[in-house]
Amino acid sequence: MTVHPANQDIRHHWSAEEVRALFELPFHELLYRAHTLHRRYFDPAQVQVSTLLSIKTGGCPEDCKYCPQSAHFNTEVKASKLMQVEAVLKEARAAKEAGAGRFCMGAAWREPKERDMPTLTAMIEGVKALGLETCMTLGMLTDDQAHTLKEAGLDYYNHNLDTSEAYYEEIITTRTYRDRLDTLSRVRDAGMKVCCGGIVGMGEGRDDRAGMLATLANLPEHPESVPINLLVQVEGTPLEGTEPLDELEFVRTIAVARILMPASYVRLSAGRESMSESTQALCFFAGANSIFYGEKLLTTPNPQENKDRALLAKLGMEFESTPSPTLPLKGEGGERREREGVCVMPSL
Ligand code: SAM
Ligand code: DTB
Ligand code: SF4
Repeated sequence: MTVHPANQDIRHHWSAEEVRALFELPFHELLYRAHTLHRRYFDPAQVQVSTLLSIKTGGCPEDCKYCPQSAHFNTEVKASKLMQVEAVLKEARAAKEAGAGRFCMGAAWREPKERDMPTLTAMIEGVKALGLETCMTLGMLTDDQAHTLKEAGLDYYNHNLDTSEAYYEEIITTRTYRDRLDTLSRVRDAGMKVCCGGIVGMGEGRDDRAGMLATLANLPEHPESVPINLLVQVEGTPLEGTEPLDELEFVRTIAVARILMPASYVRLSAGRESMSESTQALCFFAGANSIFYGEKLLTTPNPQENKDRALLAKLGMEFESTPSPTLPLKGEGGERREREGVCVMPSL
């Protein structure tokens, strides 16, 4: 991402207090600010669409308390081995035909093993050859692994912070916040785009939501993609039964993410299955411009494809066809996306 010193929108020094103050704005003021910035960088009628596939399911040695794939908890997920390349490509072809622009492959690993790298690189090459953008989420990476994935053509690597540093130990004990930040810098150094966000609705407080977003925005470069997941409560996981997050607080979280990282795609990620159409519409207004599309996330349900198509049609929104390049600076307004009909609003 090109950042110009004159661009006041793109900042990397947010204090916890500033972010907390955004959360506390009157709801309409917050959404107005977020939507205004959204229109400066994106066409609000377009949504980026990714399809997920679990290429290696369950039996994970990590103890992430939200996750149905952890071997520490007794859930209905059955562990399986890494998929064969051809089976993955079959799913990728179907995703492409359904209209996805990016194919995200997830593995329930702490980190990839060396013996799996040739299979992973063959998957990346095959998916790329279909004309799809590629994304993987495989856990922690070494420098060498990050470079190998990049060389195979991996566009994005997803690795989430999940929550604030302060709340992190309540959620995961088998790897540290520092481990996550280290993997993110390896991904960046290898030249891949970063997809990094977290989960809300895990019993954290507003300070934790603000803290997580501040950490994301204060990274040396903003992640190009910021998935905001609403916890999907799964039977058998320790977070089953957590007090659900108020939906308007979820919308606020999306709006604050948009304000902090105006040129990034903010993904309305897991949790849409239990979300009303009205809340999703508010999320799009607040700055969400990316979704997971397809009836399954990794192991849990996502809205039916025809339901999503109907919702987007009702809202006058459409799938983004091709990823739009970021333009170099245009005067004081900073970077914006090159696309017909983009509306450049006055500064706030
Ligand atoms: N094992 C790798 C890792 O953790 O980095 C990749 C797969 S992991 C399932 C990817 C992300 O899915 C997690 O970081 C978490 O943010 C999200 N996730 C997992 N279970 C979830 C749930 N029940 N609700 C919402 N998001 C969830
Ligand atoms: C992300 O932030 N959310 C996706 C993706 N990255 C890999 C995963 C959501 C998983 C939800 C629970 C499941 O389906 O197992
Ligand atoms: Fe394993 Fe990833 Fe689930 Fe954590 S989130 S238990 S690392 S699959």
